Amino acid sequence: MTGRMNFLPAGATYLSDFIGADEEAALVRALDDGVWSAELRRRVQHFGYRYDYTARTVTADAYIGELPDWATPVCRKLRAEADFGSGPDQAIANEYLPGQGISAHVDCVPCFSERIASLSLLSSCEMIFRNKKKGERLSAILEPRSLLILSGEARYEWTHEIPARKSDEVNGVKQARGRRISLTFRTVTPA
Ligand SMILES: O=C(O)CCC(=O)C(=O)O
Repeated sequence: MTGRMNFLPAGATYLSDFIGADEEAALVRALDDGVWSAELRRRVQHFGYRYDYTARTVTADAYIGELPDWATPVCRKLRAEADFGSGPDQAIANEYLPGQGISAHVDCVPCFSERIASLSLLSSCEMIFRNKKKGERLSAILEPRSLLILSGEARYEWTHEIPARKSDEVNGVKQARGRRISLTFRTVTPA
């Protein structure tokens, strides 16, 4: 954890500097060599299994193939950090330009197993958590090269979102966002 004031729900783990700057640059290069899809307001790439945003599900026939080779070192580190079962076997890259975000959601419960990991690249952003029953609100700044793991309450009882804005307030200081890419890793439990 950094000196910043991060308030996370129980079941969430934040690890700063999970990867180094060279690894970050290599991941960004690999992603930019891939094909970004413009099916949403932000650009995305799916690996392992394609997530269906309309049906909000993943089925066995959405299998694309093994995660790319560039994901292997990160997945090894993820498995050393937490129990991803037989995975991770699914990843989504989200690209957020300043002003873009992701609306409040809980990652599909029957589709994905207990742990969801989100690796932040290039720029910071605020992530907001809302307790589904109590309406409580918490928030954290996700810094480049950090990893957020959601499990337990944080995975199932809280939504998470990234507000669509161009800057965040970090310890009382306005901080402009740059291009951010996140790589979320999951283990699929297809129906
Ligand atoms: O960008 C992030 O860190 C979170 C992405 C996310 O919530 C998702 O892909 O479901």
